[in-house]
Amino acid sequence: MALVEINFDGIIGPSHNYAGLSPGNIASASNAGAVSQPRAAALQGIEKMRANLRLSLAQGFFMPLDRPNKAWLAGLATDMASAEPHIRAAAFSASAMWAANAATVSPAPDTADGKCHLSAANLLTMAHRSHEWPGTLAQLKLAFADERHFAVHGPVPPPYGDEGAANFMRLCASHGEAGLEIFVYGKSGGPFPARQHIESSKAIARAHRLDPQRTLFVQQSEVAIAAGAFHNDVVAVANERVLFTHEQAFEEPEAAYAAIRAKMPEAEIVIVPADRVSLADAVQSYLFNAQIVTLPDGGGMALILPTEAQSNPNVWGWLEEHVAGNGPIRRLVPVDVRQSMANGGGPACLRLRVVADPATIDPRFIAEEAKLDRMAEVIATHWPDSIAPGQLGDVALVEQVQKARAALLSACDLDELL
Ligand code: SUG
Repeated sequence: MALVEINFDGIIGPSHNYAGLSPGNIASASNAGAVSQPRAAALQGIEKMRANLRLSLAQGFFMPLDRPNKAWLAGLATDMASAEPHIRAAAFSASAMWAANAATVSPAPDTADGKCHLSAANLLTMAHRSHEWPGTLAQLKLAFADERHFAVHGPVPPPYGDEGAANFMRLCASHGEAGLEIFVYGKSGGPFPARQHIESSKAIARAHRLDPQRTLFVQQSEVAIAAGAFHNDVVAVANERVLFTHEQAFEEPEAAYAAIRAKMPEAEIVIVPADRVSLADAVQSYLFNAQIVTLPDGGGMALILPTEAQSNPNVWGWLEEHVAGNGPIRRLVPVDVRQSMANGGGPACLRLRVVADPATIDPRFIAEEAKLDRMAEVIATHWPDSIAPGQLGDVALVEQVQKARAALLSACDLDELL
């Protein structure tokens, strides 16, 4: 079968909560202390996958990680009962749901050995995310175990931060053809951290055996990070030959566009001007944190975007004009992922794109309606209805969270991830 793009969504874990753990992520900071709804959150995620299946898109998923992470706590010589609140919250976070940060993926047509390479991200800038990678790597090794087609790498070593596909874009004529891989790194974010280090990006490009002629390193703009674009995918996203970007996404935008056009003359760069959609609007609405997808059967491109984008008149007005004006995005598909959005995770954060032949992937990670039904049933039965910040040390809650994950693993025949 031909190579296709498969979106792997992170299932929203039963410990989903609002602990305000991500400085520079405005939604996370402003919802710190709010009561979360893990069950509703995870069901929103399932519905998003269903909507993708209905668009005839290939869909996969990753399981939630084991939380609280007792091994991580033990490494810090503590446990849930005695840890300080910020350490307890970091151990309990369901942040692995944002699968765009799981890994960087270079599809087979881009690499020297003709394999699809995946590198687990170290996520070391944020404590609660820094301990995701062992669980993520275990899952990647299982899902992409076929070494004839995949090469799965461990994370880049410290001190170089890597946030995975959230700071990576790929332009190509079509998914199955060789593409231009664009790594977007940060240097400074004003008051906020720049999470992606150029040395990580370069190390991944080497590990993935990319052709330097089809690889670019572009700097994220400081003002965008300072405005709350903690990842590049909050202000830019690419699909096939289209780059959809905010005017202020890159530190030197004209040089970035010129470098892209030099390597790929057919690239179409759609720039949203700041006088129509400010950085503040982009960050509030997550306009660019959309899944930009190619619809099968010549349907053109669609943007699967958060309902927050529809509620923002500047954003929606620009989008409607774009569609009416025959721009490359032909269809707008709002999805409700409000529970994830309240922690700064939009539709694009929740998924990792992998271009591959689905038949080469462990089928247990591939979604279809009946399996999603089963998953929804487990979630409805076992996921906590709500979590208040003061509850994180609650022994009964910890037990419920672990039991809930075990039930989902079992329903998906993935008990070996326990
Ligand atoms: O890393 N939020 C995540 C959101 C990640 C979004 N991903 C992409 N843009 N691809 C983060 O900041 C919030 C956790 C908390 O506050 O409890 C959090 O980790």
